[in-house]
Amino acid sequence: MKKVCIVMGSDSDLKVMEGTVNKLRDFGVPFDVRVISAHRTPAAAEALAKNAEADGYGVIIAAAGKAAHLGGVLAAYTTLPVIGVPIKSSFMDGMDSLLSMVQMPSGIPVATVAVNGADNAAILAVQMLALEDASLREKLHQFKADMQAKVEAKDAKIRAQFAE
Ligand code: RP5
Repeated sequence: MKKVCIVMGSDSDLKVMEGTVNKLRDFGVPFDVRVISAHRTPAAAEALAKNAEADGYGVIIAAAGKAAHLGGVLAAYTTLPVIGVPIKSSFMDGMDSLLSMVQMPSGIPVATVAVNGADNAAILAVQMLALEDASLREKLHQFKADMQAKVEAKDAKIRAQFAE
């Protein structure tokens, strides 16, 4: 199975990105975690993206805050899909990170999830890898069925609570 590369602009992003790590573990998807900054270590960002396919990655997840250019820079150097996680910064509730990541020019997409959307980044990555992996597709079906059962249980509980 191809791996997921989780790249964070700083180790201060890890608290949020533990959500991605945990979700990928749930699905049994192999991954590596790196701290590479578009601004502080740009050469490393270029090298990672250029070598990502040869290194066995199928998708890159880029998490960054503030002027969050990491996803865009990585996407510039690879044809692998790049998923962006805008990290909630101390300013503007993460709107700065979101817009820096999502407003890519035509030709270089970054599939940006919600601010701090670490879980969804993992699920989206699993969905991409599942295109070529039947066992992952089965896990995704089960994941949705479990989610549905949980919501149905909540619905039954709340209906009983307000039944007159
Ligand atoms: C971004 O700047 C990082 O992704 C992080 O979200 C933010 C702050 O980084 P630190 O100053 O905590 O290293 O590049």
